[in-house]
This record gives sequence, structure tokens and C-alpha cells, in this order.
Amino acid sequence: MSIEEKLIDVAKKPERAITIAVFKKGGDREMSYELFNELELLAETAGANVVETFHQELSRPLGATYIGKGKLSEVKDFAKENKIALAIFDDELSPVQIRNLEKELEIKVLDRSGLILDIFAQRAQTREAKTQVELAQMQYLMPRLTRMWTHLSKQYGGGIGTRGPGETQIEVDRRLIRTRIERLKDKLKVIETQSDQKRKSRSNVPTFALVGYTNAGKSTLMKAITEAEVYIENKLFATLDTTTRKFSLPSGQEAILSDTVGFIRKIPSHLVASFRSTLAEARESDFIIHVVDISHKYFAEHIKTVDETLAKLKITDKPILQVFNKIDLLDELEMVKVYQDQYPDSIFVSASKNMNIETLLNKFQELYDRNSNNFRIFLPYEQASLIQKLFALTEIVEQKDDETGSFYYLKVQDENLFHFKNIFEPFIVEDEK
Ligand SMILES: Nc1nc2c(ncn2[C@@H]2O[C@H](COP(=O)(O)OP(=O)(O)OP(=O)(O)O)[C@@H](O)[C@H]2O)c(=O)[nH]1
Ligand SMILES: [Mg+2]
Repeated sequence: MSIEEKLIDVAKKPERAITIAVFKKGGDREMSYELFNELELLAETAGANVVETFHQELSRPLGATYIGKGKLSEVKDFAKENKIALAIFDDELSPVQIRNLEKELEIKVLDRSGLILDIFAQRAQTREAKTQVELAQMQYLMPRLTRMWTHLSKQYGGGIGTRGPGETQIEVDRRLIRTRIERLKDKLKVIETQSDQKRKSRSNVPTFALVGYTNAGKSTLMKAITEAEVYIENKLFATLDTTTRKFSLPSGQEAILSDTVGFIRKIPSHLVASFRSTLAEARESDFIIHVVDISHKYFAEHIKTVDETLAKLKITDKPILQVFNKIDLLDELEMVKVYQDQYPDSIFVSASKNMNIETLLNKFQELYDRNSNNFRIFLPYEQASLIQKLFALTEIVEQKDDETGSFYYLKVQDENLFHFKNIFEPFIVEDEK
């Protein structure tokens, strides 16, 4: 077994686990609880069986052991009595904290970042996702190598004399990992160039990217809009790879929709950084569709997390549409009206029950029209003299005649925009709902 395999093997979690969090003193206790629940979900997604949860209110986690002495011994006693093999902490722990906690508790310690990385590693399917996860894992492991080694030497009988060779071994391992990190980065560059080329080849088609908190229903919405066979599951991080599909806007304009990996609170920064190429589809798209699970009690927290992650990824200069999903799960449908007043620019749908998908597509159309010099005009027959100009200044996508005149759906190049508006402004039709 190579050292890398050994390291990953050590990080494998056994079955029975406990979760531990620090709640901010004076904070909203109910909300802290609810958000802490997410760690349990993550742990179960990774395959652990969470037997008990512990929390302590502190103004901030302790530098040496995260939680206080008293709490620590309570946790230790519980772990002993209940044959717990793994303690999962709700924040990213420092290498020192991990070392101290493992020494104190005498069971394996995993932090939130390690857990999320583990889930990603289990779920990665394509070469791209696998490479990205491995890169993030290596970067995460690097500063934590000491404790891994301590653990290994303990496991392999260690004892007298292990310290010297152990330290040397760490240096060797560090070098190995550093080389591996460089190799993975090179590999990702190649993959990135390939997908850049693919994207460029369809540069004329407007692209919409679904982003949002994990489990918000992005893939389900993708399926509702494009009938794509995508993987949908009531688990965190069902999707890791980007899928893109063609679909048509109500005007008939061809467009592309992409679905990608979800975000989560306290996502490890290495992971966001190494998923750049997967998220490139969102970064390069024309419009961002932010999907929110409205049935989640703290969806406002989720919105905040997604906004922050988008900012980290520097995706801030695009038109964003917020879509509230799972309205079928609201206790009363009238609640939609209340939320609608709160978020007047958003659309409310149920992706799995196919509710309001048409309204959503009309909104897509509106976004596109507003941002791409696309116009709908109605030209009465008595204005027929203007038709020559219309043909000269625009590209007509669609035309419909009725008794009094013609509807045109058209595209205008930037250089003709001023001239076009000068003449045709009075004939522009807003939205034909
Ligand atoms: N009741 C209800 N459930 C929904 C709706 N949309 C999605 N779901 C369910 O929510 C769960 C998550 O859906 P996904 O589409 O996999 O969510 P996602 O955002 O792609 O999640 P990740 O890929 O994990 O980030 C699944 O169990 C879906 O069936 C909806 O409108 N109503
Ligand atoms: Mg998904």
C-alpha cells in the first residue's frame, strides 16, 4: 500500500459516530440546532451512523481543543460506554486541535471539511471530478500529515524509536504529496482547456446555469425543463459533475441549461478552488438561476451561503434569477403570496410537481430579451413603409400576422441599436404573458 493509500485508508470512517458543535453564546439557539442537524445528514451521507450529538455554547471555539474540558470528558465517557469510533466536529479544525482531540478522546476525529471531502471522494465519477477531489484532499492533508503519521505509527505498533523515523517519514510523505499536487494541477489544466474549447464552439447560444444549495432541487428542475435523465436523490451532493442540455425558450430560441455541484455552509475553501473547472460552466454562462428550497426552515441562510460562494468564485456580474422551489411542500399554498411580496423578482415553482415551469420559462425569455437586444414589436399595417428599415436594422427571428398588423420577434446588433430604437420604440411590445 502506498503512503497515499494509507493516508486515505486512515481517513476512512467506521460506523458508529457522534457529532459535536460549538454554538455561539447569545446566538439564535433554535437556528444553531437546525443548522447543526446538517452535519448529521452529511455524516449519514458519508456512511456513518450518528448515535448522539453534543454541543456547547461558547463565545468562540477553544484554540487547543475546540470544546471545553468538562464537555470533553463528558464526550469521552459517552464514547467509551457506547463504543463510538468516530467524533465529527462541525467546523474545520486546526491540525493542533485534531491532534489534541484524538489524544484526549482516543477515537478518530474528523472535521466538517474532512467529512465533505470524503463524500465528494465517494461520489466523484468522471476523471475531472476525481482529479479535483483528490487535489483538494491532498491540500487538506498536507498540514495534517503529522497526526496521520502519529496515528499510523500507533496502528503499526510504534513505540520506542518510532519518533525519529516517523519525522523523516513525514518529510518524505510531504514531498510525495507536494509532487502529486503539482501533477494534479497540470492534469486539471489540460481538462480545463478541453472544456473551454467545447464551450467556445457554441458561443452564440444563450446559456443558463443552475446553481444553489445542495439538495435544493437543481437536477429536478433540469429534468423538468429539458427532460434530461439526470441523477436526483434526497441526499447531499447527489450531483458533482456538470451536465448541459439544450432546450427552447418560449420564442423558439435555442438555449443551453447546465446543472452542477451544489454549495453548502462552511464548504472547504480547497474544494471551491479545485472545483473551478466544474464550475466554469456557471462562470461562463450568460444567466445564473439560483434555486432555493423554500420548504427549508432556514432557506435565508442557504441564500446567504450561495451568494457568498458565488462572490468567492467571482460570479457577480451576471443577471441572476432567484427561483424558489418545492412550493408543494409549504403547509399552505397561500404562503407563496407572502413570500412573493418579500421577493417580488423571484419565481415560485415545484420542479417535481411541474408547477409554474411555464412561468419560469417566460421569465428566462424576459431575462434573455432584456439582456440581448431582443425585441418584440407589433407593427400595424399602416406603418408598412417602415418594413424596409426593419429588415435593414434587425434580424427577424419570428413573424406572426393578424388582421391589423404583424408581430415580430427580432434581434438587433449593438451598432444598430440606437437607430432601431429611434424608429421602433413606439412599437415595442413588453411581455406577451
Ligand atoms: N416535494 C418536492 N421535492 C422536490 C422538488 N424538487 C426536488 N425535490 C426533491 O429534493 C431532493 C433533491 O433534489 P435534487 O434535484 O437531487 O437536488 P439538487 O439541488 O440537484 O441536489 P445536489 O445535486 O445534491 O446538490 C430529491 O429528493 C427531489 O425529489 C419539489 O419541487 N418538491
Ligand atoms: Mg443535483
